[in-house]
This record gives sequence, structure tokens and C-alpha cells, in this order.
Amino acid sequence: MRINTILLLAMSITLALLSCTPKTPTDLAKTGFIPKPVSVTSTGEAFILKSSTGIFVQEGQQQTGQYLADELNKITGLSLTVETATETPSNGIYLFVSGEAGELGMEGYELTISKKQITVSAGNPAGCFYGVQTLLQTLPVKVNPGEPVEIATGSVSDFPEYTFRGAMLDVARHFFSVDEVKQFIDFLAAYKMNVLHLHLSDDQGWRIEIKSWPKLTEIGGSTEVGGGEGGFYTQEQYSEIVRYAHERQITIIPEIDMPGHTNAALASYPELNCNGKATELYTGTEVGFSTLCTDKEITYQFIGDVVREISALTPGPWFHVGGDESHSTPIEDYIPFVNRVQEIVVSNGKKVIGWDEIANAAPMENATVQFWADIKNTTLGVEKGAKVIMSPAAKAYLDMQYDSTTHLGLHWAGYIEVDAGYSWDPATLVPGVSRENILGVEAPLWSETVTNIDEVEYLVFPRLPGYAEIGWTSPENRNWDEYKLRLAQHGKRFEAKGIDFYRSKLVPWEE
Ligand code: NGO
Repeated sequence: MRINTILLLAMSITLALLSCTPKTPTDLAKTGFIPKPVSVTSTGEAFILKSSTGIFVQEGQQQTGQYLADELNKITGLSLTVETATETPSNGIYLFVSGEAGELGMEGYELTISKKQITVSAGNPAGCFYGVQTLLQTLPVKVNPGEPVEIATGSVSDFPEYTFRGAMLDVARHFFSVDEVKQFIDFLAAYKMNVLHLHLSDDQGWRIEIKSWPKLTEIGGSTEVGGGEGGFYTQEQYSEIVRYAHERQITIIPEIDMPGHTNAALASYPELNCNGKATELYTGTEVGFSTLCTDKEITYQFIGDVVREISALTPGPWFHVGGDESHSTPIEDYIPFVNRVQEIVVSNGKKVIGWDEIANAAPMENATVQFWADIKNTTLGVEKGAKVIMSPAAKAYLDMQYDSTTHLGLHWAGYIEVDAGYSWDPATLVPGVSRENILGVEAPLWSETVTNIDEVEYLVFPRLPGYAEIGWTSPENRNWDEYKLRLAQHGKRFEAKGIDFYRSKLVPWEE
């Protein structure tokens, strides 16, 4: 045999042997992480996760350790448990928080996977939780019982672009149960989002118990869009949502929308109306017809009580005052009203957030305007010293339809296909609003057309991971053509979690 023929033969035997060996995930850099980390390095081997694998945590990190154990056990069918350790063990998984910013900042983390050991080290507990989410994305979606679980070795160094990465759920137009809100929180947590804004009141419903004004929920909470039975959270239930979110490093922002979008309150208490008469409950979807009576003292007593009770239940730094579409409040009444409400919020120890219209009031230091529609309002807010949350309706509203065939959602701001939702940069979208003015990004889901969590899922997925990535990953590191391949890998994850998602034709979903 000639030497070339022998070489060829040897090569084909090797190839044949290679194709028989089971595929092990030894290239960490091929994992479709969302949001995309700052850097990923592969070392080409595998860590085997098995029933004897220990999960060790530094004192104080038990909760995140338990979260990791629960998630790993769900995927693998194993029964891993958590122990505390004072130093890095030589085998197993170890979660560690240094308490110092270091090169990756407080929220940054380093995930290191070797054949024997996985470590997550971070500046603060949030960073540690994000490292855990990255680790979870290295695992297969589901593992058959008894099958070894192989995790590719290498390291991930990572930190977020923006400190504020959120979504909003409108629980006023349709009410969602505590369990549904928890599911929504889990969606955010999986993609390292850290804020859930709850739109707790609107014309169609008041959704949080206020002990000093009980009729708000008794009457105002009794219906919703379409005339359904509505509902509300007791203060204990709201606290349970806050607690569940906190365990997942998510801050709740409560919103009480005012002076417009207040029909549910106006129907509950006649004295909040200028004519002293309660309005009828409302179950339609028009906006802009209601207003609190801005020159009655009782209005401010009411707001004072509401802000005080909700603030006492809310550990996060913010209170959202709404302020949008107050078409029935003359601007000369609107401005002093918003100014006074800002003072009430600040005196309750919270920072003000409002939709971009509140920029017409003053002063704005320490306040944040949420850009949704009006560039002039938003730049005015910036000039007055406010920070901006970017929620452009035409790009980031989760209730906008994907295209003209979408059976749920609205399209007043346009259709938002998955690529359009992903391909924009918060720091360059609005002239006059630049990186240093921006606190972060939030994707709101208004619920005029969605009535349960399955419908919510259809509008939220697959766009939510894109908004999470806009908040986390620097714009230089983002590109739709590359992102869509990573998103394609997540279709199986959505399925495994029972998420009803929109199978956009723009994404080459992996089967
Ligand atoms: C607008 C309006 C909401 C609607 C939503 C529907 C804002 C800030 N106010 O956004 O009341 O529910 O559009 O997309």
C-alpha cells in the first residue's frame, strides 16, 4: 500500500470512531447564552454532574445555593443538597461572594468550570445569582434519569451594561394571580432581569389592598376589562410577591397611576370626584377620561395614605406615580398635582418614577422619567436632571403584536417582530438622551388583550430574552444575525418549561 493510502485509511477509521462516540458538550463557547456574556473561554473538557456532586456555599448564600439545587434537580432528577463551606472545596460546586467590586463590578461574576470543580464568584449576591443563571444555561434542557450530565469546561467573565433591566406587568386591565406573577418573575430571573414594575391601578381595576381605604379593592377591585371578576392582592399577598422576587434578585416597583387612569378609585370613593359623585365601574379599553380632583385636599390625604401603606410594604427604592395620558386634567392643574405627589413620595422615603409626561412638572432631581412615547417630554426631563428608563412603545412594548396575524395584543405603536424588538440601542434611540442619562431598559406588558398566563407567554416569548440582552450586553457585542442563532437554542428551553411562545419565522428554531 502506498503511504498516502495508509494515511487516508487511518483518517477514515479515526473519523468513523469519532462519529460513534457520544457527543459531549466540551466547547463552552458554543453555548447559546442569553444575555450574551462579556467573555467566554473554553478549555475543552467536561465536568460530570452526578448524585454525589456537592453544592457548597459561603455563609449567607444558602438561598441562591438552594435555588441552584432546586433547578438542577428539576432538570436532572437528582437530589442534590446544599452545604456551607468556609473555603473553596476541591470538588463540586462552590458559590462565593467577595463583597468587593473588583474588575467586574459589584454585579459582575466569574464562572469557572474545570473537570472537578465549578465556582461562581461575584461582588455581591445579585452577581452570584446571575452566575448561577449562566451555569444553568450550560445544562441540557432535560436529562434522562441515570444519564450522566456533562458540563463543558471553561470560564465566563461577565457584568451588565445597565443596572436597571426590567419588565412591567399590567395587573389592572386583567388581574393575574399571585402564582401567575411568580411565573412572570421566574421568566425575568432566568434572563438576569432585576426589576418587575407592577401596574397596580387603572380605570378598570384597583389591585392592592389599602387598609385605610378598603373600598378601593372591595369596589374598585371587583371587575376588569371585558367585565370579568377582577381581583386584588391583600397586603400579605403583595409582600409574598416582593419576597419571591427578592429571592431572585428582583426589585418590585409598585405603580399607582394618577391623576388620570383612576376610574376604579373614583368609582370606589365619591369624595375623590370634583362633583362628589362616584363614577360607574369601567370595563372598556378607552384611555384619558378619568381624573382625580386635583384641588380637593382629600385627594392628597388619599394619596398620602396609599403611598405610605404601599411604601411600607416595598423594600425597593422606587414608587411609580404613573402620570400618563391625563387628558382630563388641565395642564395648569396637572403640574402642581405632580409636584405635590412627588413630595409625598419623597417624604415616604422613595424615589419618584413616572411616565414621560411627568417631566412637565418640576423639580426632577432624583426622579426618573420612563420614556414610552414623547421625545420632547423625555428630553425636558433630562434637562431638569432626571434619569430615563427606556421603554419606547414602538420597540419595547410587549403588548404590541408581532405582525398583522397575531391574535393577541395591540398595534397602535406598530408591529414588533422579534428582530425589531432586539435591534435597537437605548443610548442612541432618542436624540438628546445618551448613555449617561439612562438608568436602564424596561419592557412593559399592558393587559387589555391578555387574560391569563398562557396568553402572557405568547406575547412575552420570544421577545423578553432580547430585552434582557439589550439591558445586559453592550451594544458592540450585540448583533441580530448572531443573536437569532442563540435564541434558536432557547426554543427547547421554552418548551421544557411549558411556555407557549410565538415561533417567529425569523428564528431558525432548533428541534
Ligand atoms: C399606553 C397607555 C396605557 C395602555 C398602553 C397600551 C402608556 C404609558 N399609557 O402606554 O394605558 O395600556 O399604551 O399599549
